[in-house]
Amino acid sequence: MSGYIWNKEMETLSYENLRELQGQRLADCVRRIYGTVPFYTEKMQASGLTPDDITSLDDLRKLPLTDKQDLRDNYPFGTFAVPLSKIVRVHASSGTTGKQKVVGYTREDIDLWSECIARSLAMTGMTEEDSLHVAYGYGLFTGGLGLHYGAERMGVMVIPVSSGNTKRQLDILLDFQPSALACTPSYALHLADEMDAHGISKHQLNLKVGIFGAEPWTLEMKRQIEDRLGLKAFDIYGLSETLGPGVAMSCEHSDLLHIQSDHFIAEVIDPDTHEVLGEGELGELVFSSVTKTGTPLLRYNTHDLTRLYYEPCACGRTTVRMEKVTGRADDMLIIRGVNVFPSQIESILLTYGELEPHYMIHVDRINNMDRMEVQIEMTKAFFSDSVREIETIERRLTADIQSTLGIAAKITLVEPRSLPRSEGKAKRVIDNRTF
Ligand code: DLL
Repeated sequence: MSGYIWNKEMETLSYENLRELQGQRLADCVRRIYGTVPFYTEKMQASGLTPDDITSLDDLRKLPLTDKQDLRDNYPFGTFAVPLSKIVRVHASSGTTGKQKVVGYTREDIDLWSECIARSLAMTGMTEEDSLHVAYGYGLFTGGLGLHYGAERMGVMVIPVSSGNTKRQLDILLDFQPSALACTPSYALHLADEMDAHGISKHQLNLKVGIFGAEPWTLEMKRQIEDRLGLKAFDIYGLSETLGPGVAMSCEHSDLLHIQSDHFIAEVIDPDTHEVLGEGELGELVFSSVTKTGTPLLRYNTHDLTRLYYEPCACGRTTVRMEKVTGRADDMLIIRGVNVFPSQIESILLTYGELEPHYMIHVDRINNMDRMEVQIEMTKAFFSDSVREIETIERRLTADIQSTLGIAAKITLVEPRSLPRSEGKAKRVIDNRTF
């Protein structure tokens, strides 16, 4: 059934009613946290604030920002706003450095999460007639269990495959004929490669919907996945600290993602000044998860870069929408003073029919000079062509990157299937510089 809305009341609130509800929920949340979570209480006191100062949405920006370091400093359970006896599950997210960020969920939080996922799946047109192959990892990572509970809430038949063992994933896709697949976009491409290698055609599968996220991916990559797996790809966004998957999701009408804004109040701030930016301005995404009871977070800086939009969508939903996240502020590479996001390089690479969407960016500092090398796999067909043609493509790509990004990069075309694959989030950058 296309075009239905899971929670019509909450997903179609008028702008004014949404703001009012957000304001009430924010004030309630501050009252719950103040005096219960020591680090919030201290932060508010340091800013000279008491719960009486926060009565409407306009007061949000008075509150101090929080960051991953706050979770790490209070590792493992110091951010919980309820006694441990009320927590029914924990998840954690490691990141690249430091202690894990641990998040606790009460029974009500698991309920809220399932609701957000059911709303998200409804955006893809899925119903209880569908079946969902979940290839996100099950465990402390939120991908597997998050999707799982929400799909069950909708009545979808869940196939909890988890990540890894690609051959088994293919067998299940063929034998169980699921209509939807959930995994990282890079793993979806890996599955497509393995299908080719095993002579499996997309027409032997029954996939109609792909629920891809947990890492940045470009619209070029989306088109390739849709073409190779024969499905419609949707972008699911979230982070462990605020919930897990299901904070936002793209719908059938556009590539902007609907934020579940009755639960998550979004702001975009200037990365340097922390000033709150207006509609359509690019900056760091900040969330207040005002209805969560286990680990509610106020003004948590995700460092994901995006823009917010407030116009209602053609699908009928009026929730706040965000642009596809193509990078985090801390993913940005500075190469000889030029700011470069891996997604900008990906967008250029994927316009070449001779190349596969598998690449790795290496950055080194040699004699005090930054050097960037981009290794990218050739398609099987192109690989068998002459060395001269390979050199021509390398030269063309070098010139394209130079003219678009303003930096020189060494381009190395490598054999098909020679770069490492990931079963979860892809690793695209190896930065060997020491600062
Ligand atoms: O990746 C939650 C998730 C699981 C989302 C499955 C979607 C699907 P973390 O491991 O805490 O949680 O990582 C969160 O991943 O701050 C973003 O930088 C990135 N991220 C998540 N979804 C997207 C997306 C899960 N759709 C971090 N597009 C976030 C771009 C994403 N980046």
